[in-house]
Amino acid sequence: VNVETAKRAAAQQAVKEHFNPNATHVGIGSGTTIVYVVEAIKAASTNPSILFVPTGYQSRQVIVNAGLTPIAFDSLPERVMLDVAFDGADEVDEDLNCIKGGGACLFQEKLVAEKAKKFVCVADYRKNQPRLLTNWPTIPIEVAPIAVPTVLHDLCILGSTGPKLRTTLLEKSGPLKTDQDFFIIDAPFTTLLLASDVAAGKGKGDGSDGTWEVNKVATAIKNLTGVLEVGIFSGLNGIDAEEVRKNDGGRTV
Ligand code: DER
Repeated sequence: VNVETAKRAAAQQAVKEHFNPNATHVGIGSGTTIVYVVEAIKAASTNPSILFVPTGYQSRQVIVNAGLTPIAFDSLPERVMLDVAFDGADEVDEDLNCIKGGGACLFQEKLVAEKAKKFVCVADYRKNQPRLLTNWPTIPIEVAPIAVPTVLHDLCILGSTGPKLRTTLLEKSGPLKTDQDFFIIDAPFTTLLLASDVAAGKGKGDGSDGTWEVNKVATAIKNLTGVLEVGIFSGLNGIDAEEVRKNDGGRTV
């Protein structure tokens, strides 16, 4: 199947099932799939007063280019929850955990996702893998520039095999800078276990035997001094994930 066709189909299904035209605040993620989500929202939306919360510069441009109204995350009233947030992912496992950060927007993406009553991840068939780091090889990590050397070292201690500072040789010489003026380190690890794998004895999942469980490695990396955010979004536990999948039918989550 053509990838763009798959992205558009996933986006249209996600909007059909999870976008309510009476919404007041909607989160919009980053990347290329989200462009199809915004197209579908534009086609479904009759309420000009809906405010769309971007997850970075590119996300804001997608909102504005569609003729929709952006509102900065830090302009939201403190108690306002977004009705829904849509975003893409680089990989999604059976428990709906996600690797995010391929587009280097993971920090604001996580801020917006956690501010929403419902987070809808729109991912075509390529992203759908049994475990994280099956197809996408690394965990994206946003790091303060000054802390890069120590975080690279600490990641090796945690068991990462060759973490690297992300550079953009095409657009700019030297390291990529995020919308927060931080750097991105891409850290390879072995395939990440689910909590159910650890319960089934497939590994300790705490790094001591070379295996990591999704949430344990996310916590261990987040605790490294100098790390702003980690590109792992925790999904639901196995039972809930099954429920969501049954209800949703497809892989929009
Ligand atoms: O950076 C991210 O997490 C993005 O959501 C992203 O990587 C998905 O990008 P895509 O829709 O272009 O595959």
